[in-house]
Amino acid sequence: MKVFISGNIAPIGLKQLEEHHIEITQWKEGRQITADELIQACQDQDGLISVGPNKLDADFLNACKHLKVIALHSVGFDQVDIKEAKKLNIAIGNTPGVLSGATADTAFLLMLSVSRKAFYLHKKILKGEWKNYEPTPELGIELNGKTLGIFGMGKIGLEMAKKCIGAYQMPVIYHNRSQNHEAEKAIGAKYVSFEELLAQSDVLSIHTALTDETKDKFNLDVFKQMKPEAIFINTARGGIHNEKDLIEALEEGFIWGAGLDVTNPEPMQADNVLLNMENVAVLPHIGSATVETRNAMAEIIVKNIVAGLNGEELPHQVG
Ligand code: 8YV
Repeated sequence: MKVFISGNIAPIGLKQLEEHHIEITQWKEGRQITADELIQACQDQDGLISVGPNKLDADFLNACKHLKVIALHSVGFDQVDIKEAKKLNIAIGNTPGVLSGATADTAFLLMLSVSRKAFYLHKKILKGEWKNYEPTPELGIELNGKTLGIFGMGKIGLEMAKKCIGAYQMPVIYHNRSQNHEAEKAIGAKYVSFEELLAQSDVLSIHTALTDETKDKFNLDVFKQMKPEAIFINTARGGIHNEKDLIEALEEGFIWGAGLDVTNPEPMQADNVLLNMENVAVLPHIGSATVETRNAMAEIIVKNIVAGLNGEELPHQVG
Protein backbone atom coordinates (compact mmCIF):
# COMPACT_ATOMS: atom_id res chain seq x y z
CA MET A 1 0.00 0.00 0.00
CA LYS A 2 1.21 3.52 -0.79
CA VAL A 3 0.81 6.66 1.31
CA PHE A 4 1.76 10.24 0.48
CA ILE A 5 2.75 12.57 3.36
CA SER A 6 2.39 16.26 2.51
CA GLY A 7 4.90 17.52 5.11
CA ASN A 8 6.83 16.46 8.19
CA ILE A 9 5.52 14.17 10.89
CA ALA A 10 7.37 12.90 13.98
CA PRO A 11 9.96 10.19 13.09
CA ILE A 12 8.13 7.63 15.24
CA GLY A 13 5.24 7.83 12.76
CA LEU A 14 7.52 7.17 9.78
CA LYS A 15 9.08 4.22 11.58
CA GLN A 16 5.68 2.71 12.38
CA LEU A 17 4.47 3.16 8.79
CA GLU A 18 7.54 1.25 7.62
CA GLU A 19 6.87 -1.50 10.18
CA HIS A 20 3.44 -1.87 8.56
CA HIS A 21 5.24 -2.23 5.18
CA ILE A 22 3.59 0.90 3.87
CA GLU A 23 5.43 2.56 1.00
CA ILE A 24 5.89 6.24 1.84
CA THR A 25 6.43 9.21 -0.42
CA GLN A 26 7.01 12.45 1.46
CA TRP A 27 6.87 16.12 0.41
CA LYS A 28 10.25 17.58 1.39
CA GLU A 29 10.44 20.86 -0.52
CA GLY A 30 10.46 23.03 2.61
CA ARG A 31 7.33 24.91 1.49
CA GLN A 32 3.63 24.12 1.63
CA ILE A 33 2.63 21.88 -1.27
CA THR A 34 0.24 23.59 -3.72
CA ALA A 35 -3.25 22.26 -4.53
CA ASP A 36 -2.16 21.07 -8.00
CA GLU A 37 1.01 19.44 -6.69
CA LEU A 38 -1.02 17.63 -4.04
CA ILE A 39 -3.46 16.23 -6.61
CA GLN A 40 -0.53 15.16 -8.75
CA ALA A 41 1.29 13.53 -5.83
CA CYS A 42 -1.79 11.57 -4.72
CA GLN A 43 -2.56 10.02 -8.12
CA ASP A 44 -1.00 6.60 -7.47
CA GLN A 45 -1.52 6.57 -3.70
CA ASP A 46 -3.91 4.62 -1.46
CA GLY A 47 -3.72 7.04 1.45
CA LEU A 48 -2.76 10.60 2.30
CA ILE A 49 -1.34 12.04 5.51
CA SER A 50 -2.28 15.69 5.23
CA VAL A 51 0.01 18.06 7.10
CA GLY A 52 -0.88 21.72 7.21
CA PRO A 53 -3.64 23.87 5.79
CA ASN A 54 -4.20 22.38 2.29
CA LYS A 55 -7.88 22.54 1.36
CA LEU A 56 -9.23 19.04 0.82
CA ASP A 57 -12.33 20.34 -0.93
CA ALA A 58 -14.71 18.71 -3.41
CA ASP A 59 -12.32 19.44 -6.32
CA PHE A 60 -9.41 17.76 -4.58
CA LEU A 61 -11.46 14.79 -3.37
CA ASN A 62 -12.99 14.16 -6.78
CA ALA A 63 -9.56 14.39 -8.42
CA CYS A 64 -8.29 11.80 -5.91
CA LYS A 65 -11.36 9.62 -5.37
CA HIS A 66 -9.23 6.47 -5.49
CA LEU A 67 -7.85 7.39 -2.01
CA LYS A 68 -9.13 5.05 0.68
CA VAL A 69 -8.13 7.19 3.65
CA ILE A 70 -6.91 10.65 4.58
CA ALA A 71 -5.30 11.02 8.01
CA LEU A 72 -5.16 14.65 9.11
CA HIS A 73 -2.21 15.93 11.13
CA SER A 74 -4.65 17.97 13.23
CA VAL A 75 -7.71 17.74 15.41
CA GLY A 76 -9.36 20.50 13.33
CA PHE A 77 -10.99 19.37 10.08
CA ASP A 78 -12.37 22.64 8.71
CA GLN A 79 -10.08 22.21 5.68
CA VAL A 80 -11.98 19.08 4.53
CA ASP A 81 -15.30 18.74 2.72
CA ILE A 82 -16.49 15.95 5.01
CA LYS A 83 -19.82 15.41 3.18
CA GLU A 84 -18.07 14.96 -0.16
CA ALA A 85 -15.50 12.59 1.38
CA LYS A 86 -18.32 10.49 2.79
CA LYS A 87 -20.07 10.43 -0.59
CA LEU A 88 -16.83 9.25 -2.22
CA ASN A 89 -16.15 6.71 0.53
CA ILE A 90 -12.85 8.29 1.58
CA ALA A 91 -12.37 7.84 5.33
CA ILE A 92 -11.13 10.95 7.15
CA GLY A 93 -9.28 10.69 10.47
CA ASN A 94 -8.10 13.35 12.93
CA THR A 95 -6.02 13.48 16.15
CA PRO A 96 -8.28 14.42 19.07
CA GLY A 97 -7.43 14.27 22.76
CA VAL A 98 -3.64 14.15 22.62
CA LEU A 99 -3.10 17.82 21.83
CA SER A 100 -5.42 19.38 24.41
CA GLY A 101 -2.73 19.98 27.05
CA ALA A 102 -0.17 21.50 24.66
CA THR A 103 -2.75 23.75 22.98
CA ALA A 104 -4.08 24.92 26.33
CA ASP A 105 -0.47 25.64 27.37
CA THR A 106 -0.17 27.89 24.32
CA ALA A 107 -3.37 29.74 25.23
CA PHE A 108 -2.09 30.17 28.80
CA LEU A 109 1.31 31.36 27.55
CA LEU A 110 -0.35 33.97 25.34
CA MET A 111 -2.67 35.12 28.14
CA LEU A 112 0.20 35.65 30.57
CA SER A 113 2.45 37.22 27.91
CA VAL A 114 -0.24 39.72 26.90
CA SER A 115 -1.08 40.57 30.51
CA ARG A 116 2.57 41.58 31.10
CA LYS A 117 3.29 42.92 27.57
CA ALA A 118 6.11 40.37 27.41
CA PHE A 119 6.54 40.11 23.63
CA TYR A 120 6.52 43.90 23.21
CA LEU A 121 9.04 44.47 26.02
CA HIS A 122 11.30 41.73 24.66
CA LYS A 123 11.33 43.54 21.31
CA LYS A 124 12.32 46.78 23.10
CA ILE A 125 15.43 45.07 24.48
CA LEU A 126 16.31 43.77 21.02
CA LYS A 127 16.03 47.34 19.71
CA GLY A 128 18.44 48.59 22.40
CA GLU A 129 15.67 50.50 24.18
CA TRP A 130 16.36 49.15 27.70
CA LYS A 131 18.24 52.23 28.89
CA ASN A 132 17.51 52.47 32.59
CA TYR A 133 15.14 51.31 35.33
CA GLU A 134 11.66 52.87 35.24
CA PRO A 135 9.10 51.84 37.89
CA THR A 136 6.01 52.80 35.90
CA PRO A 137 6.56 52.34 32.19
CA GLU A 138 4.29 50.01 30.21
CA LEU A 139 2.46 48.36 33.12
CA GLY A 140 0.79 44.97 32.89
CA ILE A 141 -2.36 43.73 34.56
CA GLU A 142 -2.74 40.82 36.97
CA LEU A 143 -4.83 37.74 36.32
CA ASN A 144 -5.50 36.57 39.86
CA GLY A 145 -9.23 36.10 40.46
CA LYS A 146 -10.17 37.52 37.06
CA THR A 147 -13.01 35.85 35.14
CA LEU A 148 -12.05 33.43 32.39
CA GLY A 149 -14.55 33.08 29.55
CA ILE A 150 -14.27 30.05 27.29
CA PHE A 151 -15.95 30.10 23.89
CA GLY A 152 -16.15 26.42 22.98
CA MET A 153 -15.82 24.31 26.13
CA GLY A 154 -14.48 21.02 24.77
CA LYS A 155 -11.32 19.12 25.69
CA ILE A 156 -8.92 22.02 25.01
CA GLY A 157 -11.15 24.63 26.65
CA LEU A 158 -11.41 22.46 29.75
CA GLU A 159 -7.60 22.11 29.96
CA MET A 160 -7.18 25.88 29.65
CA ALA A 161 -9.78 26.43 32.38
CA LYS A 162 -8.04 23.97 34.72
CA LYS A 163 -4.70 25.75 34.25
CA CYS A 164 -6.26 29.16 34.93
CA ILE A 165 -8.04 27.89 38.05
CA GLY A 166 -4.85 26.24 39.32
CA ALA A 167 -2.64 29.24 38.72
CA TYR A 168 -4.97 32.18 39.36
CA GLN A 169 -8.19 30.87 40.92
CA MET A 170 -10.08 32.31 37.97
CA PRO A 171 -13.85 31.76 38.01
CA VAL A 172 -14.84 30.14 34.70
CA ILE A 173 -17.82 30.93 32.51
CA TYR A 174 -18.39 29.43 29.07
CA HIS A 175 -20.63 29.46 26.04
CA ASN A 176 -21.26 26.46 23.78
CA ARG A 177 -23.98 25.32 21.42
CA SER A 178 -24.97 22.88 24.14
CA GLN A 179 -24.08 22.72 27.83
CA ASN A 180 -20.97 20.74 28.85
CA HIS A 181 -22.11 19.01 32.05
CA GLU A 182 -18.73 17.27 32.45
CA ALA A 183 -16.95 20.65 32.65
CA GLU A 184 -19.58 22.00 35.01
CA LYS A 185 -19.09 19.02 37.31
CA ALA A 186 -15.29 18.90 37.01
CA ILE A 187 -14.44 22.57 37.55
CA GLY A 188 -17.72 24.35 38.35
CA ALA A 189 -17.74 26.19 35.02
CA LYS A 190 -20.91 28.25 34.57
CA TYR A 191 -22.85 28.21 31.30
CA VAL A 192 -23.79 31.72 30.12
CA SER A 193 -25.31 33.25 27.00
CA PHE A 194 -22.94 34.59 24.34
CA GLU A 195 -23.81 38.16 25.39
CA GLU A 196 -23.03 37.40 29.04
CA LEU A 197 -19.75 35.76 28.03
CA LEU A 198 -18.73 38.96 26.26
CA ALA A 199 -19.85 41.25 29.07
CA GLN A 200 -18.31 39.31 31.96
CA SER A 201 -15.00 37.85 30.68
CA ASP A 202 -11.70 39.44 31.71
CA VAL A 203 -9.95 36.88 29.53
CA LEU A 204 -11.91 35.39 26.64
CA SER A 205 -10.28 32.32 25.12
CA ILE A 206 -11.50 30.69 21.90
CA HIS A 207 -11.53 26.89 21.72
CA THR A 208 -14.13 26.12 19.07
CA ALA A 209 -13.92 24.74 15.54
CA LEU A 210 -14.08 26.99 12.49
CA THR A 211 -17.51 26.49 10.92
CA ASP A 212 -19.97 28.64 8.93
CA GLU A 213 -21.43 29.58 12.31
CA THR A 214 -18.13 30.65 13.95
CA LYS A 215 -16.48 32.28 10.92
CA ASP A 216 -15.86 35.99 11.69
CA LYS A 217 -17.83 35.53 14.92
CA PHE A 218 -15.50 37.94 16.72
CA ASN A 219 -16.07 41.14 14.79
CA LEU A 220 -16.22 44.80 15.74
CA ASP A 221 -19.78 44.59 17.04
CA VAL A 222 -18.76 41.69 19.30
CA PHE A 223 -15.51 43.30 20.51
CA LYS A 224 -17.53 46.41 21.44
CA GLN A 225 -19.58 44.26 23.83
CA MET A 226 -16.45 43.12 25.71
CA LYS A 227 -14.81 44.83 28.71
CA PRO A 228 -12.23 47.49 27.85
CA GLU A 229 -9.85 45.58 30.19
CA ALA A 230 -10.46 42.25 28.44
CA ILE A 231 -7.79 40.05 26.84
CA PHE A 232 -8.85 38.10 23.74
CA ILE A 233 -7.03 34.80 23.10
CA ASN A 234 -7.35 32.70 19.95
CA THR A 235 -5.52 29.37 19.59
CA ALA A 236 -8.31 27.77 17.52
CA ARG A 237 -8.53 29.14 13.97
CA GLY A 238 -7.72 32.61 12.60
CA GLY A 239 -10.98 32.72 10.66
CA ILE A 240 -12.97 32.96 13.90
CA HIS A 241 -11.91 36.56 14.47
CA ASN A 242 -11.99 39.36 11.92
CA GLU A 243 -8.45 40.73 11.89
CA LYS A 244 -9.31 44.23 10.67
CA ASP A 245 -11.96 44.52 13.39
CA LEU A 246 -9.58 43.17 16.03
CA ILE A 247 -7.02 45.84 15.14
CA GLU A 248 -9.70 48.54 15.37
CA ALA A 249 -10.97 47.16 18.70
CA LEU A 250 -7.42 47.31 20.13
CA GLU A 251 -6.71 50.77 18.69
CA GLU A 252 -10.00 52.19 19.95
CA GLY A 253 -9.65 50.50 23.36
CA PHE A 254 -12.79 48.37 23.07
CA ILE A 255 -10.59 45.56 24.43
CA TRP A 256 -7.23 45.70 26.26
CA GLY A 257 -5.12 43.08 24.53
CA ALA A 258 -4.94 40.03 22.31
CA GLY A 259 -2.92 36.83 22.08
CA LEU A 260 -3.03 34.91 18.81
CA ASP A 261 -1.57 31.55 17.84
CA VAL A 262 -3.70 31.55 14.70
CA THR A 263 -4.15 34.31 12.14
CA ASN A 264 -6.02 34.89 8.93
CA PRO A 265 -4.23 34.51 6.59
CA GLU A 266 -1.39 32.28 7.76
CA PRO A 267 1.47 32.95 7.71
CA MET A 268 1.04 36.49 9.08
CA GLN A 269 3.20 39.02 7.21
CA ALA A 270 6.04 40.71 9.14
CA ASP A 271 4.62 44.21 8.56
CA ASN A 272 1.27 43.42 10.24
CA VAL A 273 0.41 46.25 12.69
CA LEU A 274 -0.59 43.70 15.35
CA LEU A 275 3.08 42.73 15.71
CA ASN A 276 4.03 46.18 16.97
CA MET A 277 1.19 46.66 19.43
CA GLU A 278 2.09 46.80 23.13
CA ASN A 279 -0.67 44.51 24.35
CA VAL A 280 -0.48 41.89 21.62
CA ALA A 281 1.38 38.58 21.42
CA VAL A 282 1.41 36.52 18.23
CA LEU A 283 2.82 33.01 17.71
CA PRO A 284 3.12 31.13 14.41
CA HIS A 285 0.48 28.40 14.97
CA ILE A 286 2.51 26.35 17.44
CA GLY A 287 -0.48 25.25 19.56
CA SER A 288 0.34 21.55 19.60
CA ALA A 289 4.01 21.79 18.63
CA THR A 290 5.75 19.85 21.39
CA VAL A 291 7.82 16.67 21.08
CA GLU A 292 5.38 14.71 23.23
CA THR A 293 2.26 15.86 21.39
CA ARG A 294 3.70 15.51 17.90
CA ASN A 295 4.76 11.93 18.77
CA ALA A 296 1.28 11.15 20.06
CA MET A 297 -0.32 12.73 16.96
CA ALA A 298 1.94 10.66 14.68
CA GLU A 299 0.94 7.45 16.45
CA ILE A 300 -2.77 8.23 15.99
CA ILE A 301 -2.16 9.11 12.34
CA VAL A 302 -0.56 5.70 11.75
CA LYS A 303 -3.49 3.93 13.45
CA ASN A 304 -5.95 5.91 11.31
CA ILE A 305 -4.02 5.18 8.10
CA VAL A 306 -3.60 1.46 8.79
CA ALA A 307 -7.29 1.04 9.64
CA GLY A 308 -8.33 2.99 6.53
CA LEU A 309 -6.06 1.00 4.23
CA ASN A 310 -7.57 -2.20 5.66
CA GLY A 311 -11.06 -0.91 4.99
CA GLU A 312 -11.85 -0.71 8.71
CA GLU A 313 -13.48 2.10 10.70
CA LEU A 314 -10.74 4.55 11.81
CA PRO A 315 -10.02 4.83 15.56
CA HIS A 316 -10.61 8.59 15.19
CA GLN A 317 -12.91 8.98 12.24
CA VAL A 318 -14.54 12.29 11.36
CA GLY A 319 -18.04 12.34 9.90
C1 8YV B 1 -1.74 21.30 13.81
C2 8YV B 1 -3.97 22.25 14.68
O1 8YV B 1 -0.44 21.37 14.21
O2 8YV B 1 -4.77 20.19 15.43
C3 8YV B 1 -5.04 21.25 14.90
O3 8YV B 1 -6.20 21.50 14.52
O4 8YV B 1 -4.24 23.35 14.37
C4 8YV B 1 -2.53 21.89 14.93
O5 8YV B 1 -2.43 21.00 15.98
C5 8YV B 1 -1.86 22.01 12.50
O6 8YV B 1 -3.10 21.80 11.95
C6 8YV B 1 -0.77 21.58 11.52
O7 8YV B 1 -0.95 20.26 11.07
